[in-house]
Amino acid sequence: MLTVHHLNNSRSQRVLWLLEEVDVPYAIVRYQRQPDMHAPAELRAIHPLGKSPVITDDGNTIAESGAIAEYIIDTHGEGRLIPPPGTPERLRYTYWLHYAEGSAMPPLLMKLIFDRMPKGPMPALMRPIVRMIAERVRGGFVDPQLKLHLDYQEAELGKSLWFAGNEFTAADIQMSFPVEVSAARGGLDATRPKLWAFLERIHARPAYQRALERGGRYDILR
Ligand SMILES: N[C@@H](CCC(=O)N[C@@H](CS)C(=O)NCC(=O)O)C(=O)O
Repeated sequence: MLTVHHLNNSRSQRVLWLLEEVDVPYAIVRYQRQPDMHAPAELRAIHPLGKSPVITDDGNTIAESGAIAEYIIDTHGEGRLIPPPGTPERLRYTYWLHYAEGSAMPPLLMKLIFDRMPKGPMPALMRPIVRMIAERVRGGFVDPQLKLHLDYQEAELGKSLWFAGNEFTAADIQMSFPVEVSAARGGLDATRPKLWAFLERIHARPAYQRALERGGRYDILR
């Protein structure tokens, strides 16, 4: 049976959701984030990077959520949640599947790091300097990048109901994580109504809710 190595409060929630959407049975092996938010060392026994998600299926070990989505759709999707080859929607599908981790997540991760940096342990004399550096990076690079990406995503959702077209696809599942992280701590609010409506539509999907029940607490929503 397909096994999801699931870290609480993490990207692996997307994999559970995709599996619920395509109705593939799966087992979950659970890992709890450590106080420093890292995954526990046991996950490195499954994949050397020790990051989640990782799945194992039929003798294969697959990491990286975009690669996992492609594997699940190719192997178990039976043509669902992917536009037909050779269509403009298929090109957009491939684009968003990669954009989510390749372009949308890096500035969100930088924001997390530079928001936390001035609060970390350090000699008192250094704190004002570190705070100044963090503010410079945020103001000069991170915040403008976040705005650029949110404006872009909002405009793209003005062209079609879902990211790849008018049908819901696995690219929307892949995009859910950056959009949810943006809502939690990346400046996304109801002033971007298309992205907000996207969040409301995905949260209402029965498969999304079943995945939440199986995956456990998902604080990123807050
Ligand atoms: N680009 C990778 C990112 C994987 C990743 O960074 N996962 C986080 C969870 S959201 C993780 O495992 N963090 C714990 C750690 O780095 O120890 C993917 O999409 O799978």
